[in-house]
Amino acid sequence: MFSNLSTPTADPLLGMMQQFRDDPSADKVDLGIGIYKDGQGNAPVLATVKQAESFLVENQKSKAYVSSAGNEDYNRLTRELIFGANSGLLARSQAIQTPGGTGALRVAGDFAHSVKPGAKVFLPDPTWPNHPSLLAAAGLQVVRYPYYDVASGKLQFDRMIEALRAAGPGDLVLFHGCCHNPGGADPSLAQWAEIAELLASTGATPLIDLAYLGFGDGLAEDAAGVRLLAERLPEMLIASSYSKNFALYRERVGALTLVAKDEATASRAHGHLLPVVRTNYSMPPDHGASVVAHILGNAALRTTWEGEVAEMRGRINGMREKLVAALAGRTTRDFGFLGVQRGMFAMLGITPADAERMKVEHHVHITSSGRVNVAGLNDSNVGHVANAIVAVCG
Ligand code: PLP
Ligand code: TYF
Repeated sequence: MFSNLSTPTADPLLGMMQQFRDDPSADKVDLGIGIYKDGQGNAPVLATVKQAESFLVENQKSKAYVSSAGNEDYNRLTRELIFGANSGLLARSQAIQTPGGTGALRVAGDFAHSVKPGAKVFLPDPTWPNHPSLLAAAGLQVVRYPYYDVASGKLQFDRMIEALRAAGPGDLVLFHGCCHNPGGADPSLAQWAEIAELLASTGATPLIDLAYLGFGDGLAEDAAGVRLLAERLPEMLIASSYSKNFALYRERVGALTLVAKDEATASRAHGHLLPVVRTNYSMPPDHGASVVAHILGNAALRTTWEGEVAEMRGRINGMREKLVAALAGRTTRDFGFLGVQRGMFAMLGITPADAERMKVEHHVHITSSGRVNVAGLNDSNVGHVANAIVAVCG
């Protein structure tokens, strides 16, 4: 079975972590994989997470199985976080806990395939590199739609709307709910309204990837587009990840939320997600979700966590401004767009060869697509990174 296998291709993003470790330079800067770093370049456990973990160690009574849907408090708190605690959407939505945002995306894909075998999933171009492979692995037919023009730093909104007319009932259209990875550009509320109108007319189901809630303009602000779609459409799916905004990456904490036209339909659809889970990983891991549920369900801890997210967001947006200032007037391209974009990522619009030069000549590690993780910048390295960009981009 094994001897004739070809050499496997590694995940290029995860492979970058090793390349960075292997770079002996004292000036090296890691702007590769999407992990939030603080001003000292560390990715620490949040203080609220530490407190919740201590609480669980002291108070958790059992490790017995829960269910394929996972922690019910967590599922309710997830819906409340997305839609707002008093939202009418809570009645016609259901959520299940999943192993990370990736697990949520895969369950969504498997579910869509079970309802309509070979259904299409429309993915933005560019998008997170795992989207095409993981949704194709679920049996869906992957179609790309124009989303962001790397060269101009602008959304291709009209071309996107045109392309999405081809998505019909049973098909999924994936959007990044906020803080688009890798483009950093999101639709305005007026554009979300146009998207809602289009989807209402075609009958396609939006699948929202919500991996950076709170990293753009605020927790509620970043959910505004998702809320608008949910208000105006009969159906949607939302794949949440708490990897970034709770810094729980390796604990695998996510959720898949569905919105249906009414409560009874939501409940029935929820029932059809459970066999998808049962025939795959049976049940989600408990620890990270219990941590999140404890924090979101405790008023004091929740307020502290909101402050932790605000600090991460403020640092990212502050570094965007510092990078723009450090580049101003030094390059032929105007990088001012980096300051108005949101989230951890930005595309420099450089060739893979120039991305390689950034790494080899300047020890600034970015992806070959020219994506930088803005959260890897800090006061000590932003000048060096700006110099590298000037040297390579001219
Ligand atoms: N979706 C996007 C856009 C991401 O950037 C990530 C990053 O990891 C994920 C989903 C997956 O998150 P998780 O680590 O929770 O599976
Ligand atoms: O885009 C990123 O860098 C993050 C982290 O297989 C990530 O989303 C990258 C690759 C991967 C899992 C997470």
